[in-house]
Amino acid sequence: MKLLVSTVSAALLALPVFSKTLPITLDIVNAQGAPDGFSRSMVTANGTYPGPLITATKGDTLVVTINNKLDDDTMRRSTSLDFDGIFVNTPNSFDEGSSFVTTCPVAPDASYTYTIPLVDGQAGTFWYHSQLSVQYVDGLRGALIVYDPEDPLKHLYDVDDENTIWQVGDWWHNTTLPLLAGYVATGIVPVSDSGTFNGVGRYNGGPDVPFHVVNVVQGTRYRFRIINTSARNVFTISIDSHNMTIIETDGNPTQPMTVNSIDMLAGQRHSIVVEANQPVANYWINAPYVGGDPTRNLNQNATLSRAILRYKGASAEDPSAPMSLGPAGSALNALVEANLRPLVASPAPEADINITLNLVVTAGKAQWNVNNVSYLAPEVPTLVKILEGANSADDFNVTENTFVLPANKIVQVIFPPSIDDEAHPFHLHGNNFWLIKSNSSEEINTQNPIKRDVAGVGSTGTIMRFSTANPGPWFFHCHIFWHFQAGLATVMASGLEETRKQVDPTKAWEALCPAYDALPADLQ
Ligand SMILES: [Cu+2]
Repeated sequence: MKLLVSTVSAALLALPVFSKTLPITLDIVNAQGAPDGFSRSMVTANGTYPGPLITATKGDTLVVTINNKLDDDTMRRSTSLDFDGIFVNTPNSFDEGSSFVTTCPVAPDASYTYTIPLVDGQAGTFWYHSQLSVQYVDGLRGALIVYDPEDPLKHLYDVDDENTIWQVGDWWHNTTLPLLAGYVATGIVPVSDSGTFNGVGRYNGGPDVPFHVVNVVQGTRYRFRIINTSARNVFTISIDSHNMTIIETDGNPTQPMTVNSIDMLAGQRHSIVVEANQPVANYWINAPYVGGDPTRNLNQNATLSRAILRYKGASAEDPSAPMSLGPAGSALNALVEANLRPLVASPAPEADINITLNLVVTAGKAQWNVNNVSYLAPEVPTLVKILEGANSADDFNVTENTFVLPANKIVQVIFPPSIDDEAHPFHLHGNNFWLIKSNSSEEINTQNPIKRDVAGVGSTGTIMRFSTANPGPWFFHCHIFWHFQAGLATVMASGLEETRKQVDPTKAWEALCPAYDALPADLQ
């Protein structure tokens, strides 16, 4: 007995960190709000935009219960929550939140609990959003930060807390059902009314909503975690008179790289270190955005998208400098994605399988095609079909655009150059990819590419590689959710047999589809 006790104690002592279970409850409710001064009904978690901050420590298990209380019929009534960028191991893939790929949506007046262990030592900057149609455009988006007590770059910053998170996002005054109907009728992607920075913004002719204030103390170094929670817009982040040192890309530590301007596509995240090394004053944090032709929406004024960096001791007023689109007072030194390097260099594995994806819009229509197929969500989710025995591509609808892949292989995805006025931020669920060729450069890098989970696809072509060592049906789609909803999506379904062996879903998950399917259309 004594021997047993001491063995157990030794085992416990050997654990570097005690992982814990984090119960989180989110009431998904419609709430009236005016992020940019225009009052509208929103879809929210707990009534706020952005939603409540979720923080965890690496190794924790997220246990997120959502209570769907949505009752406004100008927006979708069902819902589903996706935790963007979080690694999801095969056995937990059923709780990954992608409607009609890994789950069915949660009906109004129902609750569901997603259980997601944080695996593989993953830490960094993530976010959550609705993954049902374009519902997150209506506001259901929030930050999810996983802290690493052993962060190898900790020596570079002094402060990293709930006040150093920057969420930028596009914002619309109308609700998504009419916006989507307009898109379908015209083929013109909705142009946002404004942009928000930590939930506040301004539009032409609107009230002077106070800008978000970021408080700093002179001589201190801050880790700011930036998340572009947009459904369309690219945000360009800069701070007047200050440099920004990038140390993280989508949850992956990078070699520190100092720039003064960062383009961020929808879904992308970066951590930056900023040293408050300037005279005590107020400085603009510029966060202009681009997303479609601004003359289509005269409310839009990207110059009004910004926040204030306020030194302790400075007066509580706007900076005296003019509102500019870039970092005033210094030559432009913009991030080139291809120049980023992982903190620990490692070559990408050789590819076993090559897939070429051609993205083409159907002229004049709200329809995007990947290799001539426009993705249409099936009635029976991909994972259900796999669990029921699907074995090949023939077992899925053509419009599911599902690529059946063997487990434990390296897949290379080649996006040839495509001509569109905006790059498509392609996002892989549940896993990372090596970015072999960035759209920002002609360089092919297999020796020390960065890993991330969202990368732009555009005019120069993009190449990614990912491993299928973590089998499952993983959604792979454009994070411009208007494009996603118009069919710009595929499913990378790997290791169907291995998936069947490892996935043992709960009764609560199995009940989701029958409940959803029984709903009248206006409650779905
Ligand atoms: Cu797109």
